[in-house]
Amino acid sequence: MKKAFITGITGQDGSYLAEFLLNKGYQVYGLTRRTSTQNFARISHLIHNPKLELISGDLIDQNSLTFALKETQPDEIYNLAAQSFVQASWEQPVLTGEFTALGVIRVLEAMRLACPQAKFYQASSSEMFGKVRETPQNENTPFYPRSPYGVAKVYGHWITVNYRESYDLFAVSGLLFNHESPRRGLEFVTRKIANAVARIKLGKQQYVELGNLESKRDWGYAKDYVKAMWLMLQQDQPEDFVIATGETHSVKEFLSIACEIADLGDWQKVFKHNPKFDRPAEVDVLIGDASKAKKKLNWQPSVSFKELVALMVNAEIAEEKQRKE
Ligand code: NAP
Ligand code: F7E
Repeated sequence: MKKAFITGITGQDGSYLAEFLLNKGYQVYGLTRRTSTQNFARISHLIHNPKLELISGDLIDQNSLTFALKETQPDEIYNLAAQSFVQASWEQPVLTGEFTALGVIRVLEAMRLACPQAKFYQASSSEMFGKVRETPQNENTPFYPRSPYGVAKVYGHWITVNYRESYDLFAVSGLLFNHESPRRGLEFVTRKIANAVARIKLGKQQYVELGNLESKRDWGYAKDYVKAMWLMLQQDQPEDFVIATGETHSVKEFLSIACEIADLGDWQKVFKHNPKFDRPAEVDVLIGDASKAKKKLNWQPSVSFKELVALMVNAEIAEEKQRKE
């Protein structure tokens, strides 16, 4: 039985990855940090599974990471934990650097000492391309991050490459473009729109306040993307991969299709601009070229943009119908 260790198991990707690995028969260990109220909402359906064990630790605490890896001796390590919200990275830039950048080297150091034979996955991001140097972006496109988050991810990416080259570790970096789902945090634009549109439809809210509607993203479905993480660790050679749909759509398009799906009519009737959600430096347009992943991993996305918007809006309508105000 293979053993996997996931940091960030309580997050969107961590919860889907845990499900995916448990279905494959893995023993899964998940790192969770201590909070005064439990935040296991995304994994509540998994916590009684005998093949899942939660281990207490924090990316900021080296000993907790080394101890967790010494105890569990995993075959695969997925480093998904991070301060992952770009906007918050301007409000908490130092914390973002601690978690999202230095957190990576702490996990790598723990692995080097406790289980150097394991395979390591680093959750890199299309935000590293930022003010893009070429279109579409592939594994060789130079980085130009535009936020403290993007800069921290560039560190995480290069330290992963460096540990692979310095210590001959099986360490890879997945350069994943935006991926969404009903489990996305409410602060991210897709879930924020899907939730607001559902609430407007049910008469609980009148409009949605957003920032820049013109920015464009390559949006895929999170469940497809966690499979790509696993595939990267099943290869014989450690290599980095871009994971993306190859399509780009604006925030405005997302909003307009969401309104269409919920039968709200013209999106302009429910939209208000709030400069609070504009960013000090924006990433205008991202579009990924995942042809290497298609060729070597036999990976491709299974959910189209329109299907993604529909599945998110419909999930929010169902959820909001249940929720008591
Ligand atoms: P998410 O929902 O925000 O989850 C982040 C996870 O990290 C949570 O489980 C969180 O735990 C944990 N965490 C944060 N700080 C920690 C710390 N100091 N110690 C231990 N755990 C900590 O993020 P996601 O969307 O699943 O993304 C997963 C990873 O992929 C992240 O590294 C993100 O930056 C990266 N990424 C995401 C996307 C995307 O579109 N989703 C694209 C590219 C890369 P709590 O529950 O306790 O807060
Ligand atoms: O913003 C614009 C905003 O916060 C998308 C993270 O998972 O993907 C994610 O980062 C766009 C931006 O995601 C609002 O300005 C407009 O242009 O949903 P987001 P993100 O910044 O692309 C990457 C790949 C990651 O790695 C990150 O971890 O939408 N936008 N109005 C807004 N965004 C938000 N959040 N809220 C608004 O009201």
